[in-house]
Amino acid sequence: MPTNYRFSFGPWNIHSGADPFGPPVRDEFAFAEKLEFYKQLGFEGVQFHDDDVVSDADAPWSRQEAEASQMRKLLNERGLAAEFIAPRLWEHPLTIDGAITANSAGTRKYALERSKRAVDIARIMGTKDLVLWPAREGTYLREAKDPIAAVGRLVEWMNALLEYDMEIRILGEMKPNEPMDHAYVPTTGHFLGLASLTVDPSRVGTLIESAHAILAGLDPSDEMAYALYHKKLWSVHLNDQNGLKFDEDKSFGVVDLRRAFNQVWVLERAGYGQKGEFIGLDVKALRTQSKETSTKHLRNSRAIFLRLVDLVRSLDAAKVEELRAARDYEELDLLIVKHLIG
Ligand code: GLO
Ligand code: MG
Repeated sequence: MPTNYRFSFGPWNIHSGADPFGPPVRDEFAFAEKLEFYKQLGFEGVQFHDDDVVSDADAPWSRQEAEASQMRKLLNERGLAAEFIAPRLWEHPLTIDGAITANSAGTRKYALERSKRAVDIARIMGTKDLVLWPAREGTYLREAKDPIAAVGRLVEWMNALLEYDMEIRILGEMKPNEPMDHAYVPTTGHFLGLASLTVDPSRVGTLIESAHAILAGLDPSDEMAYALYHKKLWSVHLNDQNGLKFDEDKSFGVVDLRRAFNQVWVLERAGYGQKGEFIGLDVKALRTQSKETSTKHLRNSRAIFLRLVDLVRSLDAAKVEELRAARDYEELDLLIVKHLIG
């Protein structure tokens, strides 16, 4: 049965265009307005940070609980589902030098308590998936923290959450750098190593973002294949990236169509999506877009993905096998490029 793909994105993917060197260039859509775009653009899943759901992740729980219930209602009314909750552990004044791997015991305690609340929020929102993007879990300079202790702290954090809720799953979204100079757990493989050390490895998996793999000098489809073999690819952040520079979050496939094709191919081949996994996008509209045209990157990424699904399905698989067997990779090169050119 061909997979009927479902798509998701996070509210931060519709944004005002601010970057580290300049202020917003268009007014922000209100959250309620953003929600209306999901169905219009062909999306069913909403990805959330904890503080996308609640207005203040440090507010008393009773208030967070009420706000989360209200958000769940808004999603239900629109036929949308929450895909995951990611505790935003990288913006708080306490977490300037990291949250889980901070040298300060007080900060680490804050990180764990906030993450437990994120689990509680996830439960209200109807999802069991918690995403960890360990944004500041690394260093600006090697000597700043103890790297061995830091790795252990990540395992302890996961164990505490896995024991806090016996059904929750943790999905690591690894990225080698930015905002830090070096992250402690830069790739999927590193993270899966840590997963195996936790109290329940079966509930620890990954979300792979194309751009993050590229920033690590890796091919995203191979990264996905690695996680798929482990049966641990539970979400993706498809996007594109033009070489080793800042995390560009370009629309899927706009830089390297063949690289995008290979990601779709590996997902399709492995039956990704058949257990309800979403095709998540983590894409940013170019700063030059007007407010009115600032959702086209979502529309385009989805359309490019679906077109590539068609191309994957119409590829002459027998021919590919024949050329592999003959080791005629020049001919295989041409077959793929011609298929993409159409
Ligand atoms: C940044 C990450 C970030 C995460 C998001 C959800 O580079 O890709 O956007 O995906 O915070 O964890
Ligand atoms: Mg991402």
